[in-house]
Amino acid sequence: MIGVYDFSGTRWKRWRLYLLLSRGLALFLCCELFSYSTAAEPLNVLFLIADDLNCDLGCYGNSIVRTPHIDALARQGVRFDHAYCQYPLCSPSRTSFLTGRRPNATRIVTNPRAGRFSTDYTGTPHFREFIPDTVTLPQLFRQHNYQVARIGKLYHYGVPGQIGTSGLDDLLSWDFVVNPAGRDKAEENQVFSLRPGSYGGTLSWHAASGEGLEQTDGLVATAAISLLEEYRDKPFFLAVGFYRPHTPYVSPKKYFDMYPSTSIHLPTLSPDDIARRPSAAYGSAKAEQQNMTDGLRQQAIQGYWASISFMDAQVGRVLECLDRLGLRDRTVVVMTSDHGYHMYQHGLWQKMSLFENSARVPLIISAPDMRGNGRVTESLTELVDIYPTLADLCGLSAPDYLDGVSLRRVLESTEIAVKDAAYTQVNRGRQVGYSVRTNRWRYTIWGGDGEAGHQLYDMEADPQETRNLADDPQHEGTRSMLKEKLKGYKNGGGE
Ligand SMILES: [Ca+2]
Repeated sequence: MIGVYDFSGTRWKRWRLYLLLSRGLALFLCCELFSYSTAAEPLNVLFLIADDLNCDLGCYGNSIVRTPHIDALARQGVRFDHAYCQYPLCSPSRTSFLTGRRPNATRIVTNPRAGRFSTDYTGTPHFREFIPDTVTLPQLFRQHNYQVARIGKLYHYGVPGQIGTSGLDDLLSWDFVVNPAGRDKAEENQVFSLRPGSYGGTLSWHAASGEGLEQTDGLVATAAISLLEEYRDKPFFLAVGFYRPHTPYVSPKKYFDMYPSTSIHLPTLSPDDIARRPSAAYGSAKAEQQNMTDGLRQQAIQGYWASISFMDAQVGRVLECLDRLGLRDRTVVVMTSDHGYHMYQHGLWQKMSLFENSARVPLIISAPDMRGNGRVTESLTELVDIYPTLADLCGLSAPDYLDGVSLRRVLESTEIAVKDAAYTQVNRGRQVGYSVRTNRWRYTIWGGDGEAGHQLYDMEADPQETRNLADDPQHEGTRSMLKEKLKGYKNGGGE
């Protein structure tokens, strides 16, 4: 009687307690199992990088260049509006962000090796000569049992000369590599160049016959699709390095047709640009690019933009595959470039300057469940931040010597700033320049202490960098403050 009907009795209380505990235990086990299953399913990484891509993209406000697939990625992730490379050249920049160290730490501050002491066929110094035990970003993922593969250009490659080879690779970084070579490589002799016979070092272009799938970047995307299908059930870090829009600007003719050259407006030059003062700031200019006709300038821009739209189409193929395989919800997607690029801004072409066009890069990070997804952040960001960010998002313990910071907080809340300055440096023989970008200012010094000139621009009032305020007494306080920052950076600080 007592056991069945006495609901207020001790036995019922025991049963109720038992039931509550059972339900609690079941709930606890469910939660534990759920969190266990989440923890047991690591996030994948799809790392997409274009070569020599500036911010001439629809999602960065360019109303002419058509990049629907990168724009769609920007809507799904966080677009970083103030992201900067540490060095505006392939090998120093790529070495920097793949090792997570600044150029003065990697000691890779040039593409070609100075002098005749080349120990490899590329003639290019390798970071393992200076920091042999460093753990690179992809290597860290290898150490945590990810499947880690590279397709195309991640570390330095001479383009187009070394397309089809591994370039200056790092063997410890990858489990598997693919080095495609497409029709653009086979038909190099059809490329128009300002310096006949030279394709990668100057302005050159070609509206190709045939389809995008035949081009090297088409093959890059095809290989990426194949590996995504192969790796779909295992944690992977897939690095996909596109070769365009690096010169030669080769893409199928239909992409050239998107941008009739005669309708392209050329940038206007400031009095300083025309006088080229200070001269060190314009030291990246190449002789054959000095006396181009406006028609040739327009054709160069047409070829560059065509290459961007072509590359964007290949990015779209890879992302479509990611969605088709149902991998988007457990994959962090990064899209970026190794440095910016001039398209006649300041009268300059290509890279190796410290103006905004050369230092600034596109950066989009789309990580599952981040509250900032779909937003834009003004937070200053450097490419060295990618390494600690990906390690953080994937729960891997990163080396403690990295020079960047995790951007997780920005991905969660795009209003947050994780640093107050971004640094870019360049060496051009005896010309050494350091530049610092804050939210409002860009300050650059040439020579050890500015003896080869300095530049100060108010990036809010003058985003095109037309008025150099470095010698304006009104801005002496700002200049001194920024100069101190650069001193700290050169001495090994910089955060
Ligand atoms: Ca590059």
